[in-house]
Amino acid sequence: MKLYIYEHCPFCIRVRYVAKMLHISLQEIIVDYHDKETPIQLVGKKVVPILIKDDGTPMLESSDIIDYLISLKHDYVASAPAETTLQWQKKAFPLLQRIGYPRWLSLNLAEFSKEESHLAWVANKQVAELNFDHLLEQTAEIVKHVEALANEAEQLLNFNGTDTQASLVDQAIYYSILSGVSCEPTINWPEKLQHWLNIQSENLALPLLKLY
Ligand SMILES: N[C@@H](CCC(=O)N[C@@H](CS)C(=O)NCC(=O)O)C(=O)O
Repeated sequence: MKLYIYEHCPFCIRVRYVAKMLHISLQEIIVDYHDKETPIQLVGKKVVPILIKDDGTPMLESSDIIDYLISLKHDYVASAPAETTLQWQKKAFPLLQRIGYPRWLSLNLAEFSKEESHLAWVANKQVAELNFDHLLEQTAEIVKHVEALANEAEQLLNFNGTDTQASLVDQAIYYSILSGVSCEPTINWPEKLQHWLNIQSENLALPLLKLY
């Protein structure tokens, strides 16, 4: 199966997390950020992740793709994310944007390897309330909120030693968002959470979006 992705995309990271945890090998295709044609030809709009199943049919929506991958390995229906995880995610998305939007361009991600991709990113993401220079100036304030969120994630991941008791679907959500904020080096991470992120990144060969 093929998975069309951007490396920075949290919805793609959560699908990749689940596939790797289930040992399902996917051919990952990184779409140039400015390339509208490839996704439009596949599904009629510019969006990733897109899974192309073995029968050639495309599938959209990270949560549907994750349910599908789980159904390939297990004969139970995947559990929905916990309500606490969804509430955490709702608070986390604005912070992910504020940290990630002005920084991901500097990470040498494959979707941004061309000049046109940079321009398309800025044109698409830099709006008045998300001005990249202003966001960078507000780093200390944003980092405080991210640290509070990281502490909450550590509680919600419910570690027993170094292992989390959270479901696979919940883990994927936490990993995908925390990976995206890892690009800011001044964040103080709670110890167990940081250990888990580093171990998962290494074991799954799913690098955190780090600058450093
Ligand atoms: N609900 C979709 C959301 C997917 C989504 O928003 N993908 C973003 C990347 S993170 C995208 O393709 N945006 C188009 C763009 O940035 O041009 C899912 O869960 O898969």
